[in-house]
Amino acid sequence: MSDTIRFTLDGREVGASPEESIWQVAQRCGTDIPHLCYSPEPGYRADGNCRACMVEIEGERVLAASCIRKPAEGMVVHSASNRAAKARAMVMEMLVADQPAKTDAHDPTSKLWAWADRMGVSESRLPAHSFAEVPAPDPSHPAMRVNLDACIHCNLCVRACREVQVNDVIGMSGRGHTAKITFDFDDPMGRSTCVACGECVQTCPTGALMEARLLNEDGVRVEFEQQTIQSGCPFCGVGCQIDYHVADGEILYADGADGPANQNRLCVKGRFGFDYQSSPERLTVPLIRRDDAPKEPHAKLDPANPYTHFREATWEEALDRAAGGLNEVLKRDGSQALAGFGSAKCSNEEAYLFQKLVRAGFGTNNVDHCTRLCHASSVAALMEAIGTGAVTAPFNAAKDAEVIIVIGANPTENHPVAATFIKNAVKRGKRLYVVDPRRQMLSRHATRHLQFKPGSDVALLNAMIHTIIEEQLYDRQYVAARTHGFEELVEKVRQFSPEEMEAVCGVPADVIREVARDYARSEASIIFWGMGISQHVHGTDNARCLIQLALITGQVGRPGTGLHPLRGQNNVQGASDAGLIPMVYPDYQSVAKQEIRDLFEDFWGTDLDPKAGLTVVEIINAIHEGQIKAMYVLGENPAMSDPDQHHAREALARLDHLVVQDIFLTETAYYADVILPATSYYEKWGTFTNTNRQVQIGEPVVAPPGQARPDWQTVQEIATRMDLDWTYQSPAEVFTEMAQVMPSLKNITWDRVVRERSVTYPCDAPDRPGNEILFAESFPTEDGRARIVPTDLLPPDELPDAAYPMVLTTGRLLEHWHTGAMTRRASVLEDIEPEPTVAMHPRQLRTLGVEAGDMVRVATRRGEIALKARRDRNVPEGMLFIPFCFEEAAANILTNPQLDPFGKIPEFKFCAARIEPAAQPAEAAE
Ligand SMILES: Nc1nc2c(c(=O)[nH]1)N[C@H]1C(S)=C(S)[C@@H](COP(=O)(O)OP(=O)(O)OC[C@H]3O[C@@H](n4cnc5c(=O)[nH]c(N)nc54)[C@H](O)[C@@H]3O)O[C@H]1N2
Ligand SMILES: Nc1nc2c(c(=O)[nH]1)N[C@H]1C(S)=C(S)[C@@H](COP(=O)(O)OP(=O)(O)OC[C@H]3O[C@@H](n4cnc5c(=O)[nH]c(N)nc54)[C@H](O)[C@@H]3O)O[C@H]1N2
Ligand SMILES: [Mo]
Repeated sequence: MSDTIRFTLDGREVGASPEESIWQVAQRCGTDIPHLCYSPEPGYRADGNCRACMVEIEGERVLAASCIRKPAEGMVVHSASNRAAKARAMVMEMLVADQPAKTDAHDPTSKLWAWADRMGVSESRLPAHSFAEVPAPDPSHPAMRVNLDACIHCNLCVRACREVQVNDVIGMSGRGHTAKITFDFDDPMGRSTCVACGECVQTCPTGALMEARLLNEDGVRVEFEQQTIQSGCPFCGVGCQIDYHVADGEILYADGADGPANQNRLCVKGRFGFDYQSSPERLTVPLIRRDDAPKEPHAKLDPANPYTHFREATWEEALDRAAGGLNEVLKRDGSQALAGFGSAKCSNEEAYLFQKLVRAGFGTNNVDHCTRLCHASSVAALMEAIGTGAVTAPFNAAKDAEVIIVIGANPTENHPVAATFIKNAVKRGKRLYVVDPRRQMLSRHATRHLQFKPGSDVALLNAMIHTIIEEQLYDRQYVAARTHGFEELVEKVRQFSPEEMEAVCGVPADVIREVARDYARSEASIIFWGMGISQHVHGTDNARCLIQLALITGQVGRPGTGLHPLRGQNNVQGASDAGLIPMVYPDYQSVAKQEIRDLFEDFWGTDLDPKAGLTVVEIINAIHEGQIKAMYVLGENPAMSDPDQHHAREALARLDHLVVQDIFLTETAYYADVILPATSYYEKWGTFTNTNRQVQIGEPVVAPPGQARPDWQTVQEIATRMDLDWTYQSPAEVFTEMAQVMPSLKNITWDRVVRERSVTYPCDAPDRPGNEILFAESFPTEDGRARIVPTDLLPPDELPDAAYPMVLTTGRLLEHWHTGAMTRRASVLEDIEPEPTVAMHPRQLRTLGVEAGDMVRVATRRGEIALKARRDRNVPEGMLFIPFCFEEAAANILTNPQLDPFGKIPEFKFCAARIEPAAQPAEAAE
């Protein structure tokens, strides 16, 4: 039996599914019905308010809005009857009457004008409404203009803001002729709580809400694209797909495309952050350090003027010098004196070539990248437990969950588009628990926010596990069939009763029990986690606890369940898979295992180092110890992103030879001997793997500046100068080679990724979509079972004391990316968050005797910075939060480089600090 509804549309019998509207069926059958208040994009509810899509239904007295009306069996619909067409033309004429004339339209290409043109309604015979008052233009936002004289009250922007992105900023106030769109309490947009996702701009059918940079001073659109190219977003691991609109070789604006991860949605960075690409500070020529410019550990260069310390060189000379220096150290001090940092900002192909260069050319496994500072501990715990480090389910699985836990992650700022799907799920009645010492935007949507003591995750999570075991809420069958080590866990967590852990973590025992019960009992529970879990000296233990929660309750392997460490960089999953890790070759195959090494020695035609290499922080330490003498740094900025910055920069300055390949003169490049200018994401082909295991294509949208070259080409140039006979002609060729040694890429080819734009791994056949939800039957471990490793309570490495009484935690801001290299050169982003601040609770400000905006000094055992105080109720008393993107007050001067013993990740999320007022007065920062 089928539940297809049969009806007649314009004389043709057609079928509809029960969810489809008449408009959708018509569209599917190739009939365009005008529409304004309706958006066919995913996530939009039909509202049927504008009447532009009316159709005639036989036997009905009034016309029906086709966007909202469902067909019924036997219905006879005329989409283009005289009556319908006339009524629609009248609607259009009335709307046009109230618009600015087409000649001064804010956007003459808007959906409204496009339909008006198609319907032959270019001007109106009707008088304009006498509005009580046409709202004045609102130019308060750096990225978007509000021109409500063009607003038709279709409320698409309200749905965009409240139902799709769930930011709840835009509303409709007043009635009838006084009705208007408002931001918060009728605030100017730029002073409202708007997070500038731009969803409203993307959906507005009239140009009432638009990208500011397309308009002239009179609010009239003057910039039009010549071309639209689909590619990806270069920022976070969500992996949004984007339509870039380009004119005269420049990106004009960006719209969300319908990628599997983002479904047309974007955040402020993807939509408005692209103009770092055209920054005048882009590196455009190769540079060689001047002989009269010694390396000073605490140098400050002007990235706009490299010529104080560098001179321009030809590519030939620069490449010879870059490779020459590496060869010299190799010959003099041997392979172990060399190291490389690869990049999670570069493509899979570039990551693969880089690790191959270090392994086959340098002869060492000293190759690592920012994953070490990121999810290394999560990956260590996942590998140990379930034999793989990637997510078990995509973040979009939140929609199928009943209970969602977000712990140590702040997705509305750091994975904003993923956060929209979590918020959508909550709107549909799912329960959300946010577990974080700081409150955050998601807390408002949460069933509960567990605001516990930083660094006490193991106490809290073991108490949850204790509850689940004590109250027999675990899944006996699952535990018996799918895991090892449960008995040891039972033993271990005996000492972790919620009643005892309450004092340690600060969460009342009954709340711990309630959350544990809900997680265990729900039909489907999913866990998302981030840096609040991983960036601790006991980060691996934290992740182990989360994995155990899922394993003992069987909350993995089914729709709506799973373990999802939210991966950070746009290609950190891919760069890790491709082997930018010192202990493993591509696909996490151990360098220490003879049979695997044999395979790679054969495949690459060279001997390989049998010893695991050093990790990021270990490499910095090894420079101090005089072991490592030369480095190649590709697309990373350790002078800003490594902990204990003075120590890291002193190391970089000590190197005999440093090659930096980047798109900007970064703080790391200050210490370079040779700087090689790279193309940015927007200028090259490559594949990138997002947090959902989706391998996606990046396609060039503009030309590179000056002599900048794609990274893969430059890596190859270095390789050939180190006696490797590489002759790759394209990223496609590199991908093909990678796929031969990476089982994860089975059934995925370059052509397929280009054609389909996104392919999830693992994938069972070349013509079948990949598997989103993994491990329904078994885990990729030796015997297919997961391993439970119980954990102990360990304190953070550096606890507050009398001299340093505060807890300092560091992290991110929505608008900025890590070390600021890209986003501080993106005009809109820099405009919104222009200066460093330290966030603290209002009572903390009072205790200190300072106001928001006053300068303060924050010191730890490693250094001191001065920056403005910021009032933030989300930060608990006793804690300070500093983002690490501002070089002028670099958070990493303060952070503790102590490492987690398994993941080798530093404790970015916890150290002891002191704060005091600084002398200088300053204006307010709120
Ligand atoms: N805008 C923006 N987005 C980004 C990035 C960026 O730089 N800017 N970077 C990307 C990258 S690489 C990454 S890895 C991700 C990171 O994304 P997230 O993991 O969300 O990163 P953070 O903001 O560093 O930290 C997350 C949370 O950990 C909490 N936390 C601190 N201490 C503890 C603790 O002891 N326990 C628990 N449970 N929580 C704690 C903090 O309060 C914070 O809310 O973001 C990615 N997205
Ligand atoms: N205090 C503190 N420190 C932290 C963290 C924290 O939470 N607190 N988080 C840590 C984490 S999770 C991470 S992932 C790291 C990130 O640390 P990094 O990876 O060092 O930070 P990014 O700023 O992302 O550096 C990327 C670099 O790549 C360059 N780039 C961009 N695109 C391209 C390209 O196409 N080609 C080339 N060649 N270069 C390109 C950029 O200009 C930039 O210099 O920071 C870590 N450090
Ligand atoms: Mo990260």
